[in-house]
Amino acid sequence: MTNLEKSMESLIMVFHHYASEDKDGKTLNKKELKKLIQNELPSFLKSQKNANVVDSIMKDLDQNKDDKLDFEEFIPLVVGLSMACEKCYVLHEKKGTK
Ligand SMILES: [Ca+2]
Ligand SMILES: [Ca+2]
Repeated sequence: MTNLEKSMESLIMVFHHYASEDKDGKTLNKKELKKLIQNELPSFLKSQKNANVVDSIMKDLDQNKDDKLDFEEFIPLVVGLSMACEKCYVLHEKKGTK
């Protein structure tokens, strides 16, 4: 498998790992989302000063307002964070050449 394929597979595995903590393995409820962020995105969580960050993420991403995130609703979080990371990465690289 290529690196990108592996990344996609781990993304799917992480989502389902946390989503299946309750009976509904297809979606993340708020508790599951919180656990995922705490365990898998600790530096993102640290960078957030807002204590209700999980609530606001849920509100932002939950398109159909059922208080749960399916995989489709979850993906924009990862995409958004990846874009933020990429910007940091570019910034670091520029700093490095100085
Ligand atoms: Ca679930
Ligand atoms: Ca939803």
